Amino acid sequence: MNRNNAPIGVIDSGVGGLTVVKEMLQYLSTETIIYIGDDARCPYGPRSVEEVKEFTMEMASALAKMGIKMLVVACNTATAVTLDLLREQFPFPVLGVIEPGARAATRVSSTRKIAVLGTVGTIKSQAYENAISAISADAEIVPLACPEFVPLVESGQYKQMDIRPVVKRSLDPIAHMEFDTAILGCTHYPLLYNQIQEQLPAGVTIVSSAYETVRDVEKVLSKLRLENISGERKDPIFYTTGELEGFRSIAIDWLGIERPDVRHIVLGKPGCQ
Ligand code: I24
Ligand code: DGL
Repeated sequence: MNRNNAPIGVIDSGVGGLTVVKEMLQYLSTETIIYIGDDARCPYGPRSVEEVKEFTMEMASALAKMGIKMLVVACNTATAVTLDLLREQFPFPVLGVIEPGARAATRVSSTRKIAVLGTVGTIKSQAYENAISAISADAEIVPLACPEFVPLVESGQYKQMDIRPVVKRSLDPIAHMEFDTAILGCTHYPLLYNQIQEQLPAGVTIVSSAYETVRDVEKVLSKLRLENISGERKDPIFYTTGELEGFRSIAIDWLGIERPDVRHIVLGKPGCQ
């Protein structure tokens, strides 16, 4: 098989990476996608670095065996601690969600004071700080872990009830800090975009990584001449380590695909979840 026709692999701790897939389906209309979501072991945010590395490597290895031409790590927590290791281990290009988000933020920020919202794992890793200071040495980062945000989305509460008090409480520690740009450094946070924007000081620009990442995927595909030029795009395949039905209904709702091809995959050692 011609390498250009090979699929692009996308991995995430669960269904959150579908925010990146949605952008990919829209902007990379000739590319085939194979996705793995580790729903059975989601969330990664509160897990140890070792666990996140191990689980992420398992997903990447499974996709490597399926013959992908590129890997997109759609999960911020996995990107934060595993990107370097993945780049060492695999021959194909590996893109994360952190560098694109960091680059976009340094581009739009004029005060060079940038807030980063993420899971406990992402914030602890300081991966955004490292990525931003590599681009702009004098940038100042205002980091904030928002452990309540993923449960707010996954419980569906963000649609049903007024979550403004929770969002306000979460953002309280940085309410009086100075910054002109905020990075939504987690797959789930774009779903809370309006509520987050409402609680941040007026004039703060919000950057979501998903959109920026897909711009990066396009650039790397073209630079490496890896675009699928055959005009033959296959339907995406979604593998989940969790329940098929739950995954399917989120894929239908979020991606607007009528009959998504959702399959089960087993990763890791049996009984170790
Ligand atoms: N959103 C996410 N994860 C969930 C959820 C959600 N449940 C409702 N919504 N659950 O992530 C995680 C647990 N598993 C259980 C088994 O099935 C799969 C999920 C964010 C997804 C972003 C694309 C809310 C919800 C929805 C539909 C679309 C989007 C969304 F129901 F946020
Ligand atoms: N996908 C994760 C991220 O972007 C959020 C969910 C989790 O904690 O696993 O950081």
